[in-house]
Amino acid sequence: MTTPSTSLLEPSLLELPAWRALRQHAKEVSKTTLRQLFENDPERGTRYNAEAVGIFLDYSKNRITDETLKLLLELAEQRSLKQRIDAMFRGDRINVTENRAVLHVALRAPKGQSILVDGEDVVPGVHAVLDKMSAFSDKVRSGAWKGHTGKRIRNIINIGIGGSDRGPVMAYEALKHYSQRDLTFRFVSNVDGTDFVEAVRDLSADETLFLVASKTFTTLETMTNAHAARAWALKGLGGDESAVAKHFVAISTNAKEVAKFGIDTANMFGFWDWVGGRYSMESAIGLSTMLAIGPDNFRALLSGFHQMDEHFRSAPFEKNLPVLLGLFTVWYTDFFDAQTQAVLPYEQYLKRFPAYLQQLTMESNGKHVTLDGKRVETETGPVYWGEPGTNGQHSFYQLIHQGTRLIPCDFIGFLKTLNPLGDQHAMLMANVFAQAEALAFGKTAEQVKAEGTPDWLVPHRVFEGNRPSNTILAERLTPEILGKLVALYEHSVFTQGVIWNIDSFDQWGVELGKVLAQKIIGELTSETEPKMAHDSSTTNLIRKFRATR
Ligand code: G6Q
Repeated sequence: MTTPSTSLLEPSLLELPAWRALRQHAKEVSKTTLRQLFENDPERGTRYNAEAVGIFLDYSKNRITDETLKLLLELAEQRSLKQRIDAMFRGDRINVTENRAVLHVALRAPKGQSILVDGEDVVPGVHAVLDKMSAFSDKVRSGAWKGHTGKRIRNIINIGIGGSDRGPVMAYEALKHYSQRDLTFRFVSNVDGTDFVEAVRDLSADETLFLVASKTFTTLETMTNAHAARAWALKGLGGDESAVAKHFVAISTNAKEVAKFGIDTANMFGFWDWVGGRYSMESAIGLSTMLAIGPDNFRALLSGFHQMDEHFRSAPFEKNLPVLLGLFTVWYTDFFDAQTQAVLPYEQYLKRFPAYLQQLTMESNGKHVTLDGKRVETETGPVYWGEPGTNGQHSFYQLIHQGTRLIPCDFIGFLKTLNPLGDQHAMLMANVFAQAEALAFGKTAEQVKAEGTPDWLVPHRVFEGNRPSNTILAERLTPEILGKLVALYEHSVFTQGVIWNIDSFDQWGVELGKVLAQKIIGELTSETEPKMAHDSSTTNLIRKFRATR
């Protein structure tokens, strides 16, 4: 592999004029409060909004001023964000350490658009796979696809992990409302046998279809579970090897390994090395999603992604939703010492959205060296976490309101519910607005006293406020809106990565543990006492395990 070109040798972040100015400016902003900022500018709540492609962002409850915005936008300029966005969309190899293009945007490009990788237009190939997925989905959903014994498929189990699992799980839950309810969907990821055993315990093999989703088709967890599934299915189907063809399909870039496993490559749905795992839910990896919601809804999901892509690529930065979100994250991470970012969807169907974002954000921006291999000079990717509202309110919100840490929050809500039930949707949304208000403005000692609270109790009941949040609203959770929301965070992550000058598309950090585990598997299972060269703690733990065998 060639070494990175000199264009990656960005100037020191700390030396950029905008960064220096932001450092000074942050001191000023720290002295003021959201209460004061709102008092000084009665229009703030309507001024600090942006809306695009059906997503409304109220960012007024951030600890920012016009000057902050101006400087953050200058920072984006000085970090050449526009050029970097163009480079991604052009198919440049911006994943430097893996020497790959990063083209999840091509997965949702409409027919007729052209995106070149090494001189070849990849969009027709994307649509060929989509068409193949659609034809297959139609067959399974209609019952035309029969299992080995002639019965139709009722159960679909996706076997995959990481990027080949989290997106499908999240999308299935998010879009359950649109799913075909006479099909059962389950997702197996963990190498813990419990995951597989529980997933199949009440299913019968003759009605079950396995989707083995693995870009490389060599991942330990997935291949182990796929072999367990093969053994389970063959047992249930009388041991006839030819049954595999009717009950297993593969989603992979590795046709050779797929064939080796025994899956007919005619039943393989391909994708490409320019699709990163955590950016792959709308590729063939999304086959379970398409089976659940149908090809038309899946295309609506893709259209949502694409609309946000176009917005990110072309909107001026001051109105650009992903750019704004990304810059706010940099602002709190580097100038306010915020270590985490909460994502709080007030929508039960989005219950796995925070977990999905954890991989997207933390695997992408959990990096400590810059593109040119130097130690970063600032903090990078924060910890993302969250739970759907209102459940979180009755558990961890206490710390967000009255703890000692600053935790920027993204509230996500919908104006209309998919399941109207009395006034429950208004109750839900009242909580979104109330939480953001309480975090920003709090409750002063005077207000607490005025309620007749005894003096000794006052400090406990004071809310300092001044805790920042974004409120993200859309009309209703649809496949299209889900695509927009995911793309919003994808491009926010990219924006952050550009400011930090890190590779948001590699994941070397997951390697070391994998390699060590391979070695330890042998030591745990060997018949004879293995020769070990670990530290004394690891050796002791291995011995403890072996003693029970
Ligand atoms: C994501 C990572 C990682 C990957 C899994 C599964 O960006 O690359 O989470 O998706 O390790 O890999 P396979 O799809 O190759 O099994």
